[in-house]
Amino acid sequence: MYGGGSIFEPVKLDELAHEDPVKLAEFEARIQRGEKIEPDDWMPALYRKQVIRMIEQHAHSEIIGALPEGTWITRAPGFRRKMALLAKVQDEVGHAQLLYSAAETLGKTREQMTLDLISGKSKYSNVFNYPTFTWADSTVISWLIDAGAIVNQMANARGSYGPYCRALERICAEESFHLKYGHDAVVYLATGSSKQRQMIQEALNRWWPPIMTFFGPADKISAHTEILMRWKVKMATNDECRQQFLDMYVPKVWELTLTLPDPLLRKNEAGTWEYTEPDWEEFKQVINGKGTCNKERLAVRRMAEEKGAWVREALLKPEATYVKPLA
Ligand code: FAQ
Repeated sequence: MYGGGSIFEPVKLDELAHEDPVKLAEFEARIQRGEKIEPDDWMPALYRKQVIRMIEQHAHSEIIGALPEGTWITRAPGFRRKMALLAKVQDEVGHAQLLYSAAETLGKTREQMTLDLISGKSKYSNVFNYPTFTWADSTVISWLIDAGAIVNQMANARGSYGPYCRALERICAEESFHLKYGHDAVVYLATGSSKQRQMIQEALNRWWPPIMTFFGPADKISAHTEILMRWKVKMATNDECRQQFLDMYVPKVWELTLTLPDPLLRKNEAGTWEYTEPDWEEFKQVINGKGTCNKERLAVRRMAEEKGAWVREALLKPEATYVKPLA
């Protein structure tokens, strides 16, 4: 409940009543024992639906997430930064490939996932609907969004669905290089000229509110956390991930004598971070298509899909495009 009303539709558990109770109990016992669930294993339809939803959104986030940073490849300051950013962006697209494959193991096709993305039906991470005005914005993504992604994904990697966990192991290893690259690029600006410090401070001010919502809505209003925790798909709640991120990264930002635009941000005596509650109504608008860049992001993805159609066709039906060599 939020502001007197629920803003996220809670998951309906009634459909579990249609499952075979013996199979359901055995499935849940396996999860409690810490076993991995594999694609051919019996699973309740709701588990399948939830895991597809989560992996698919994650895959879309990686591929759309390549766009705000990708736009800075041509304008990166210097050859070394350009090479590193190029490699990072390629990695993010590679993560999407791994994740789409993991989601496909549960029966939803890659084509359908792409259609659902470009039609606006599926979600992707809210943060990628914000613009990268300066080079400093792209460095904040590389450092702090990757940092947040690692916190969340290291937890998910210990979860119950085998193919997702295995994909995450590799993704997290690559993300940790991104994090180092991002930290290096931020430190460079933060310890540079006054103009560079101003750039990085302004970028942090812009990105802090979206970063705070990156981990999902507060637990008390989250729709899926309860069932995903019960089935060990998520191994930490949204608030737990947010707290862990604050604990690890706020001190690092402050070490650079940079500030964060939240007057309430502080760690209390109990060791819990206090902060201004994000505007979850605004967050909901952004993830449902009304952010600054939603239209632009989906338009790029749609264009790529349309322009690549002939390549996919050629790969699937090589005989249709095969030109016989001259005798
Ligand atoms: N953005 O009930 P909950 C990356 C939606 S990867 C957009 O709490 P849940 C790499 C949620 O889907 C970033 N939508 O949901 C990179 C649901 O809507 P629905 C992505 C969000 O699933 C770095 C509704 O709100 N990571 O960044 C968000 O229990 C740099 C209610 O929410 C993953 O996807 C959000 N932030 O928890 C790339 C990790 N949060 O479906 C390039 C896997 C919530 O009912 C550059 N996912 N929603 O219509 C997860 O761990 C979870 O799905 C959460 C959300 C934690 C994201």
